[in-house]
Amino acid sequence: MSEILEQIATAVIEGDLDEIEDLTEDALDEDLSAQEILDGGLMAGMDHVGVEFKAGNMFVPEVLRSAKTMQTAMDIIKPLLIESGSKMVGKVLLGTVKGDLHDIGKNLVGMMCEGAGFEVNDIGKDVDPDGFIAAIKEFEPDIVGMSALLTTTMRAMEHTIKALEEAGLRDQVKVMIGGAPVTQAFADQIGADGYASNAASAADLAKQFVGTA
Ligand code: B1M
Repeated sequence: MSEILEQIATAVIEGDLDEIEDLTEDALDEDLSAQEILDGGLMAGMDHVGVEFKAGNMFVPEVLRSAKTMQTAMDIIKPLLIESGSKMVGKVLLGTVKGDLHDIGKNLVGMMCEGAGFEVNDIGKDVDPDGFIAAIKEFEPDIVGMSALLTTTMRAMEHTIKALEEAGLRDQVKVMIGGAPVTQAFADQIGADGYASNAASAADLAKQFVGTA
């Protein structure tokens, strides 16, 4: 890994909000692509945070600071990720399901979908089924993407799909789900149209849904 990417990963791990902007700009000046910064620096750092958090070596305030540091860099590279995409190919509605406050992965999916040429409406985190329904009626997306990071909130995806059926909206949209505990088997079980394990595959799947892949 290049030195600057290592420094970016370290800044994310240490929650170094003072340095992250300069480091991201430096990496771009060194001609690293936004994707390289994302994969080799930001994601690498956040993976490490996850391991340390699980091991009890990092605590919630530190993890939040790391998340904010990652988000700060993402704000800089987002236009570049989007720029590398093509023209608008469809609409994606995106939210983290009820009870779940994790939104970094969902934000990445949104960025990748924008990069792939989709108009994205991100309705945030802790979104209940009614929230999805209201947004579908207003935004009229081709695809509804749901994210969950907790085993306890995965079920909310199933409840949301049921609510879409009851509201008569299920046939109008493709439902795509993802998040660390989510699997293809779970997607099949709850009647989602597709599952993606990461943000790049989510954008690919979205393209398949609208027939542009
Ligand atoms: Co939380 N947390 N957290 N947390 N947190 C996890 C998820 C956990 C695995 C940590 C651990 O124990 N090792 C664990 C879940 C255990 C489980 O259920 N199996 C956990 C826990 C337990 C909790 C709390 C309960 C802790 C507590 O309070 N005791 C609590 C729950 C709060 C709630 O949601 N109600 C909690 C809180 C938090 C913070 C608020 C502190 C913070 C979130 C900040 C934020 O998101 N704004 C946080 C964080 C940061 C994490 C870890 C460390 C990192 C998550 C992350 O952002 N990863 C996480 C450990 C880990 O995952 N390594 C952990 C980076 C992100 C890019 O990856 O979100 O997986 P990810 O997204 C990926 C793919 O999953 C996929 O694409 C992305 C990559 O390209 N993807 C999709 C995601 N959504 C998709 C949707 C798609 C397709 C693909 O289609 C629509």
